[in-house]
Amino acid sequence: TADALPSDLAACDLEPIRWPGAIQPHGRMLVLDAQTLQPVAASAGWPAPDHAAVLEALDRTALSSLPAAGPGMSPISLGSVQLPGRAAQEVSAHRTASHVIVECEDASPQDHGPSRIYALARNFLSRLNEARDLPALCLLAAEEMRRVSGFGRALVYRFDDDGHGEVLAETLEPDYDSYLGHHFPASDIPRQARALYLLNHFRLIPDAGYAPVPLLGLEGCAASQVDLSHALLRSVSPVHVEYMRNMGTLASMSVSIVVDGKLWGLVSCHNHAPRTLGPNARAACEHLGQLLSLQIGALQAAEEAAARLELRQLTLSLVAQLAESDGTLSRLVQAGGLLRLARASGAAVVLDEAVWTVGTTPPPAELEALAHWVAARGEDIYASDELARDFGGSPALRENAAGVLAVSISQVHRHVILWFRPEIVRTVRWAGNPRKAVDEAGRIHPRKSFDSWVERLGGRSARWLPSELAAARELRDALIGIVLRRAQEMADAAT
Ligand code: BLA
Repeated sequence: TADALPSDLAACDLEPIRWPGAIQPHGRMLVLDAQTLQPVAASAGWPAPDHAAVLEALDRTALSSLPAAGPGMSPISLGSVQLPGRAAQEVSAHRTASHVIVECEDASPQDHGPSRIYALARNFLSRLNEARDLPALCLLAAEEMRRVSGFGRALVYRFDDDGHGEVLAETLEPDYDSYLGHHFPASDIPRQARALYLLNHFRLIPDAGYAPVPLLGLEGCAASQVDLSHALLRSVSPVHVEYMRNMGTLASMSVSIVVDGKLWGLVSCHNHAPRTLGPNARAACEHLGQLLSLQIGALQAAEEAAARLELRQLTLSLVAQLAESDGTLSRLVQAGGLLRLARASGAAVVLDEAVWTVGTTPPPAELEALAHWVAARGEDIYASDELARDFGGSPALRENAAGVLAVSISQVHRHVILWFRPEIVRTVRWAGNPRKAVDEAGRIHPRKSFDSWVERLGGRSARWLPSELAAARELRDALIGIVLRRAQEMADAAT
């Protein structure tokens, strides 16, 4: 085996997980034509008389009036149906563009009654207010999710902008390994899986040792054309079930956390032994995920608003200080708060060939080259948290300025304000070596080890936040006002 190349990992992105043409064996599926409601495909091993019996027991109007499946929508429960010689079947159904998909499962003794579910939800809601910050909120959600699901481990996993993940909170039974604080590479949950999880917020794999049951097309319908994106029983990626077995977890459940229309993270639950969940417990887990998503959204909005308010006050104070002086931009480096505005370690004001600095900055020659380069880009605001990659420059530049935020005041003159941030060397604890193994045939396999593997990442500064970019823009607008007024005053004085 060798280390995987990016092209191998790209192959992970290509597996068509929404059209597997197969289901997991803990239920049965009947696919109907969306218009005629006639069967067009069914899971193997399910005799035709059963199809007819299920259809007969279901309300045709309910079937034909199912809403189209959309983001965050789960199949609708149609109650239970008794089939001759079989356990009672819990039936759910949903509508796709071409099909109505009917799914049946044996009624589960592990399901909670609705009253128990309400009690759990009430408990969660009343404790939500106690959770003041993100870690506390995530821990509370993990605890509740483990309580409702009965799984051995529950963790809250957050994606970063590149799709890599970090475990923010975790609760586990004694014989489970801890992943708290561990990072997982984006390829563990590849791009198309993340896209699907934004659409469908819930999945359950009761037994990773399962053999998929093929979906068989009945009349000119190819099973691989049936979109199972929203199906409860969808057979999952074989690479992923191998990963689960390597991880020592035979059952898994995950619930999407969606904030502002983006996949923020997952609550992921594991069990060493196979484990399933009935429809009530599943619905409760979905609701917990929705409550958590809303609460994270509220928390983030509040933090963002507080940060913006503080930055606005700093901007106003800077502008006031400047307006009280002679109004030349170079005075900015003497004003209190210039570094604080951008949480920077250094800043520079470049006015054509002249440079003024405060704090730690690159040497003057490099500063000028950088200002020139920024001005030539013709953008009002420019930000980079990896200047070595985006601009280049010498080691001295990189040392003092791993990241830069730049504001161009004038397109005509080279008038630029620059803020610098130092390198932060992050030590990332990956769960296992994130570089995947490739076998002789060039196929990629999920890694077998989940022991910590520590990597140092350098060359980057802290990210520039949207609130900081907004403050820079506001400062720019105010400064342009001052500069123009000053030019006008000088013109007036000359006449
Ligand atoms: C899916 N990978 C997943 C899922 C999780 C993870 C949670 C969602 C399905 C589920 O709920 O079980 C990964 N599970 C994790 C991680 C943690 C965890 C990181 O608990 C952290 C504690 N996986 C690989 C490689 C490939 C890959 C190399 O390691 C690609 C070749 C693929 N993972 C992969 C695919 C899916 C997946 C394709 C989608 C499965 C599906 O829904 O069909």
